[in-house]
Amino acid sequence: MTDTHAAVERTLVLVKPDGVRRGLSGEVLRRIEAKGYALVAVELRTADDDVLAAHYAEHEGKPFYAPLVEFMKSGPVLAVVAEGQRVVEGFRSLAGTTDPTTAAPGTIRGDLGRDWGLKVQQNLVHGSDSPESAAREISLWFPAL
Ligand code: IDP
Ligand code: MG
Repeated sequence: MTDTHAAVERTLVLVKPDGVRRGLSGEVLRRIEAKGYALVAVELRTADDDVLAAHYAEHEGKPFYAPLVEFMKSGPVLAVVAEGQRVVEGFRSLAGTTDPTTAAPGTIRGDLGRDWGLKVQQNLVHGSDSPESAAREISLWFPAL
């Protein structure tokens, strides 16, 4: 018989500086836990250039890259590792699409975010986009895990 149980996986979530500033860290954690995922690590910290350059390497050279890095350094971020079956795609679904103005209602970005007319989409959260990205990002933010 084929084993249809998906393996437990981990993802990296960041509550971005806009989310921390607006007091939405608890709301994001609440939604992760309410969905049934486990929290493995939660840490408030201020990101530096090295971690952000590695984290956003895929976006280097894009027009929003420099403002994105500045925004991500504008205040503390809440770095989170969450765990569960299919948590990578599950959290992306909870987060909603990149542009918060049109992200679906019911999602973190759709319910809580909007366009503020700035150079960078201030869209409250980051979530790893694949298990490979998750492994890379978790080792970057939480080398001890
Ligand atoms: P994602 O966070 O939904 O995976 P990515 O395309 O990986 O979106 O972009 C990383 C981050 O860069 C976004 O979350 C957003 O903050 C910012 N960003 C992406 N595309 C744009 C854009 O076209 N203009 C401004 N900011 C952007
Ligand atoms: Mg992305």
